[in-house]
Amino acid sequence: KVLIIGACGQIGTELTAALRNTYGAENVIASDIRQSESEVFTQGVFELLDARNKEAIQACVEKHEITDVYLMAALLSATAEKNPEFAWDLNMNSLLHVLNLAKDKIVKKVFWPSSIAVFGENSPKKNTPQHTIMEPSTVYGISKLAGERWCEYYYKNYGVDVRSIRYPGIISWKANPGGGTTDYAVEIFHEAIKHGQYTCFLSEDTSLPMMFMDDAVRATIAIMNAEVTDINIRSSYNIAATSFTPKELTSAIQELLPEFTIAYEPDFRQQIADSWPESIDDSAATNDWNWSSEFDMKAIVSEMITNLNKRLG
Ligand code: VAH
Repeated sequence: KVLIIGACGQIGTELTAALRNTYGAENVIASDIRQSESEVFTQGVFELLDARNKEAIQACVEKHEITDVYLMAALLSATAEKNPEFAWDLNMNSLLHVLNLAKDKIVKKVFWPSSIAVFGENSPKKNTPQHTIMEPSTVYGISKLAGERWCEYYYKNYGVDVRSIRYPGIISWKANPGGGTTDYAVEIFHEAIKHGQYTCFLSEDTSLPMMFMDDAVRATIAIMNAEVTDINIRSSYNIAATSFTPKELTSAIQELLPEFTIAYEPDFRQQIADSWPESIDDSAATNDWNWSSEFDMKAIVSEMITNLNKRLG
């Protein structure tokens, strides 16, 4: 049985729905610090759970006979800069609690999300390699890099079967993101449909790696279903789909919403974005477990506008 910790987040919400479709609602337990109003959680089991509380996690695992844990709880880049100590505590200690449960054979398999935030100013910007210089300058990136090191350590020293993916910016419409630097690429669609105008907190030429949620969820399930012998990287795999700037995204939106206009007012998140790669080399994931993305920027724009138009009426 599967436990998702941080199930009400942007990725957790859709991961919960996808895993329940795959394994049956009764086999997928959703948990978070508070329950969101998403209809995903109206059926199936939901448990209030603080990811920083090891005893509570263990009790939940034993109560529901959990074998696989997806640990999705974290503070993202922008929020973490405002709450460094809490971000470190939540992002790091939640991982160590779950890794120790796996080390003690209480849990069989672990998924843990890393991020392109593990790269820094002096990492290669274009086609950032799987193995390269990594000097993250954000609390979030530091916690994700440290987490990757712990994942590899627990695999090598205790045989823990933990698998990880470095997510790019994730774009989705079913659940709102919380506190990310890439979230301009979600907000822009809501504002375009509701107000026809958006003031972007990044500059127009800021190119960032991005991915549609369907691709991210498919990659997550794929790596967890891969044969142990296919997983050659136990820190975290680069994955990629597309890269674009706010300017390029705006042009694509204007093809469907010609009246849409954008203004640029970069804020503190510009420095975070400037420290991240422009594009990612994900050949290791392709070679090891046949990863390939399906949504390019045009497809993302079409999905977002079609679905948000329906949702926002
Ligand atoms: C953030 N969406 O912006 C997250 C992600 C690579 C970006 O880590 O913080």
